[in-house]
Amino acid sequence: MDSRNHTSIIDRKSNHCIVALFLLLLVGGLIGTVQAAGWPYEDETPAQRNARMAWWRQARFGMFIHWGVYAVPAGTHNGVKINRIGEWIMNRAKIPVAEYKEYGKQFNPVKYDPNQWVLMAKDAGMKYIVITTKHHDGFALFDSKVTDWDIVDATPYGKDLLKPLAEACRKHGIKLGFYYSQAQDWCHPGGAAIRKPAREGWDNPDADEIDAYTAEHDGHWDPAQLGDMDEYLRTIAAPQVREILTNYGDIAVLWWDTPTGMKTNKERADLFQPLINLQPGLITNNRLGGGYKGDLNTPEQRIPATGSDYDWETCMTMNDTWGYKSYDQNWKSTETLLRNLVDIASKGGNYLLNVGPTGEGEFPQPSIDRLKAIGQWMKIYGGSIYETTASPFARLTWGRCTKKTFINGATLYLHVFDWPADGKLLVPGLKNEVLHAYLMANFEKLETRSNESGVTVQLPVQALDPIDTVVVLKVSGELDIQQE
Ligand code: FHN
Repeated sequence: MDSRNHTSIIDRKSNHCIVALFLLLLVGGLIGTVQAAGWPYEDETPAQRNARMAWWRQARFGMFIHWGVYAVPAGTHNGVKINRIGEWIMNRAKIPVAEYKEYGKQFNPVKYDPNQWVLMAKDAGMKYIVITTKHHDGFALFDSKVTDWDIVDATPYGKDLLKPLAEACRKHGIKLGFYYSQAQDWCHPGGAAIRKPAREGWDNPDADEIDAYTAEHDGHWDPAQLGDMDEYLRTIAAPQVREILTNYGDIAVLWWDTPTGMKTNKERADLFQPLINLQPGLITNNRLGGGYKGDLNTPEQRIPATGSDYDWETCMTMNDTWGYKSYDQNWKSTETLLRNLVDIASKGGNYLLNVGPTGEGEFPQPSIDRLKAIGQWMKIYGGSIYETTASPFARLTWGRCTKKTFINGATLYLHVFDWPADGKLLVPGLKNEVLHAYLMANFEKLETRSNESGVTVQLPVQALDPIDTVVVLKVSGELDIQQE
């Protein structure tokens, strides 16, 4: 073969190689782009996922904070008590945008003390805080560069509320999460609005007219709200999410809410997915939309009947509202709140318990009282909540169980809600050998007896804590329980 031919074959071959390489890069680039737009953790291995979720699973208990301009009207607009949850007052009372923004001029939380807030959460035994950086009224608690409807530009207070909270969380070892209403926004044109009747529980004279308008305009009640949702997502929501994930140090959780208009719209949800990469290890919930499942399910105001094999977190109010409402006094008792926490832990979930601070920046006193009481219990019994996993029993008539398992055995925490009158606590179907049994609060040793029904623990006459006294059972070997 002559050398010129040989060279041209080599040239052709290398040309082919260059073209192939180019195509490979192009396709790779395209795939890369597609992947970048999806959920960043889609291809995570189970071990990687376990490592990322570890702190959250161990924590079990967090504080939700709903705070914004709605704390100023606190449930009453123009002298009328507006029904339902306080942070929805703008939608429920159909307050026009300009009129609602007037409340911003009265939002001056001079009593805000983020150190105190974080310490109240910490003393209650909570390990993380999730705060509403922007709720459905579109008001940002932070200094946003893409809008004037924020704490710095629209209120007399004029200072970023998240910065000092982030510092306090860092200082006191509490993880910080951000709630962000990505789709609903009632003040920025193009934001979505869930349609609600204009007259429900109060006498709105313009109800019929407003209802007709909201029916025609996707739930909006003011022409100032109308606009292009895609543009809103591109120019307000996504840039704001970038801001909150960039300007406040380590953020542990991003809590999406109400994917109105994007529940099944992947393209809209994909605007936000790449932003998750701004915070390595970030945990997100299942409320973004676009069909994405996120890291956790979020049952709201309810505790599921059983656990689940996917991470979950019950969020719940202490009274009936998330955002502050001056006259909502329907407070759950400490007993209910504590037993909820135990019930949830016994099903392998987390409890995100809400506080709605006032417009001045204080926690309502009944919330403070309950947090304190929960904290007193947690100081003694916290070990039966943190780092535990779900109960191995299908049902316990007297209370709940949480557990920790080890290579050679397990620790069962028996949460006794109903103290047996005869002092005999039956742990049904438990076949393992009991190594130790004692009261968690004072280490008092307890006698146990095993028979075909299970293990019976002999308790003292009186419960140590009427809400929940915890008995610790250390057993050997792999758990062996004969279910009823
Ligand atoms: O509409 C909101 C509501 O105001 C509150 O923020 C709760 C908390 O989970 N989420 C929405 C309703 O699901």
